[in-house]
Amino acid sequence: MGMTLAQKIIASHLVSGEMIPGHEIALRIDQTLTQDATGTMAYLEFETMGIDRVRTELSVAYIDHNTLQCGFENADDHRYIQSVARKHGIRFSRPGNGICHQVHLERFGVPGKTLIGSDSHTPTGGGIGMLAFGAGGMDVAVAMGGGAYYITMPRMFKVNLTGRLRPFVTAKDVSLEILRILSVKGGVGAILEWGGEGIRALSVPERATITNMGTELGATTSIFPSDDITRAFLEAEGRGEQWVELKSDPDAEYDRVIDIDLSTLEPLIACPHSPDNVKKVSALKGTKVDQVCIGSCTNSSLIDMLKVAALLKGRTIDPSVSLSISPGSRQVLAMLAEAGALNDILASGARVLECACGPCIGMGFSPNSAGVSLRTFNRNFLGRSGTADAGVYLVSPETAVAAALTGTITDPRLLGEMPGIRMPAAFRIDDSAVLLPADPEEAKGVEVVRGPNIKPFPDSRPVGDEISAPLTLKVGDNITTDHIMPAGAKILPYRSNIPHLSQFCFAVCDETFPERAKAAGETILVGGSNYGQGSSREHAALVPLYLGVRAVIAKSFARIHVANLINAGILPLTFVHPEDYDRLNQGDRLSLRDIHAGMDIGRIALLDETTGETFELACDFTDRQKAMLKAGGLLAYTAGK
Ligand code: MIC
Ligand code: SF4
Repeated sequence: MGMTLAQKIIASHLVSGEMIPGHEIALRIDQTLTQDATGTMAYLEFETMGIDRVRTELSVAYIDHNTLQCGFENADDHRYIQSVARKHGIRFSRPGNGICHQVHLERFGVPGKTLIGSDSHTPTGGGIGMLAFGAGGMDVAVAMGGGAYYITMPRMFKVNLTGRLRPFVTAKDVSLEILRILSVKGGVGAILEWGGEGIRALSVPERATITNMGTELGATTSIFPSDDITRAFLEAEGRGEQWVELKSDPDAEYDRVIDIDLSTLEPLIACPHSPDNVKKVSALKGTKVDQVCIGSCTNSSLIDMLKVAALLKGRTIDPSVSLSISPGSRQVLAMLAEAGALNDILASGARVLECACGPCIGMGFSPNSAGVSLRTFNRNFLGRSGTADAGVYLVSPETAVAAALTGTITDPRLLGEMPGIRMPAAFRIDDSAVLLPADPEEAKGVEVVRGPNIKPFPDSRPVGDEISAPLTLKVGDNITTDHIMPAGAKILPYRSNIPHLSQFCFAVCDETFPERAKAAGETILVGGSNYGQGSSREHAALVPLYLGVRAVIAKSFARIHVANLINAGILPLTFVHPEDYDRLNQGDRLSLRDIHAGMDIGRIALLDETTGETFELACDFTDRQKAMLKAGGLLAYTAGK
C-alpha cells in the first residue's frame, strides 16, 4: 500500500514508535520557532537543560506578539530572548519584522522538513509542504536540545478540491467551509492533506491560509503537496534550490475523504464566538459593523494586502467604521510601499499598524462596547479581542473591505470587478532584521540579560498515589486556552511571571476562581469535550499548576493542551461514561485513589466524597507520560534522567 504525503515525512523522521494511528511516535525535528509570548518561558526551560547550542538545523526566535511595550516588561523579555538566541545558536527576528508564521513561510520554510513552534498556528508551514506542529514551550525546548517530539500517530484525512474559486471567494472561505463541515473538534487526532486539481490555482500564501486555520479544527496539522507552485514561490523568495517535489502515492489510503467543489463556494463568515459558527455572508447582509481588522497570520500575505489595496483604491471607508491593516511582514509592507499600494490603503482612511499580531491577540485595537468587529483572523473566542461584550466575526480580506466601505456586512461580490492580482516573480529580499547568532567561540562570552519580570517556575509536584481535593471549577464544552489563561494587552506582558498571571486564570468564566483555588490548596477541575482547544500556551497548564490544580477531568481534550498538562505534571483524565459529567457538582470533594496502579490499567476510580457516588475515569498514558507525571512534569523528568 502506498503512503500519504504526511506518512512519508513521518517515516523519514521517525525516531521511535509504530506508525499506527493512536500509538505514540517520536519525530526528529529539523526546525523550531518561538514567538515572544511563549518564547520567554521556552528559553528559560531550554536554559535549565544546560545545552550550549541548539541541535536543530534551524531555530528562529520571533518577536511579534508583545510589541506594545506599555512598560518595561516586554522590552526586558525581548532583550532576554535576543541575548539567549545569540548565545545558543538561534536566529532572532526583531520586533517589527513580522508575524512568525508569515516570515517563516517567506524566509525559512522548506518542503519535507519537520517544524515545531511554540504557537498553535505553526501548521501554516504546511502550505509550503512542511510537516509543522504547534507545541508547548517545553516540547520546543526539548527539540532545540536535539530531543524528539512525541505525538500520537494521527489518522489521515484527505480534502479533495475540485473546480475553481469564483471571483471574491477565497482561501479563507475554504477554511471556513471545512470548519462548517468538521467543526472545531472534527480534526482532532487527524492530519489533513489537501489535494485534487483544485489546488493548482492556489498559491503558497493561499495554501498557508488554509493550513493555518486547520488549527481551528483541532487537527494535528495540515499539509499541501510540494509542486511547481511551491517551486515558483521558493524561487520568488530566492530559495529555489530548497525545493523538492513531494506528493502522496496514488494508492495511499485515507481514513476519510472530504470533497469540496470550489466553484460552488460563496463568501462565508464565522459568527461569534466560535470559528465553526459559519454562515453565508449574504445571510447577514446589512448588519451594522463598527470595526474591521485586516491582518494576522491567516491573511496578511502580499497577495492579500495587494487585493485589499486594489479594492480600497479611490474609495473612502464608511465614517462609522474603524479599519486597521497589519501587514504580515516587513517584506509585505516594503513591497506594498514600492507598488504604491500603501498609499491607496492610507488614502482610504485605514489605520496602518505594525507588522505584528496586534488586534488578533487583543494587543490594542479592542472594539467599542458591544461593538461588531469583522476580522480576517482565525479565532473569535469570547473576550479575546479585549472587549468582553464585542461580537467578533471572521471573514476574508475581500469581505472585510466590503464592510469597511459600506459600514455593514456586505457580500463582497457587490464591489464590482475583482482586480487581477498575481504573485510577483520575485519578492523583495532583505533579511537584515533577522540577527544571526554568535559563533560558538564568541557565544561563550555572551551574557544573557534577565529583567525583573522573570519569576521562577511554579514548583513541580509529582503525581502521588492519591489526590483528594475539591472540585473548584466545573466548565462546559469547547473551553479554550483563552478562557483558561486569557491574553490581551493587560495580561500578555506577564508571560514570564506566573504568580501575576494567576490572578486572571479563568477570569472569563469565573473571576473568583484564583482566590478559591488558592484557598483550597489543591484543586480538581472538570470540563466538557474538547477542553483546552485553541492556543499552544503552556501557561494554561503552568498557571493552574501554580494555583494547585492536580487533575483535570474532561469528556475529551485538545491535543496540545493535554500534552502541556502532562508536561506540567497535571493529571488529565476522561470520563468513561460522558454522562457522568452531569453528576459532578462544583464544590464537591473528590478523591482519586490507587492512581499509579490505575495508570497502568488505564482506569482510575473517582469517589465523590460529598455525594458518595463513584465513577470510572480513563487514561491512556504511555510509559514516558507515566514517568513524567510521577516525576512532576517534563522538566523534572528530564532532570531526573
Ligand atoms: C494565539 O493565537 O492564541 C496565540 C497567542 O498566538 C497563541 C500563543 C500564545 O498564547 O502565546 C497560540 O496560538 O498558540
Ligand atoms: Fe499572532 Fe493571531 Fe496568529 Fe496567534 S493567531 S500567531 S496571535 S496573528
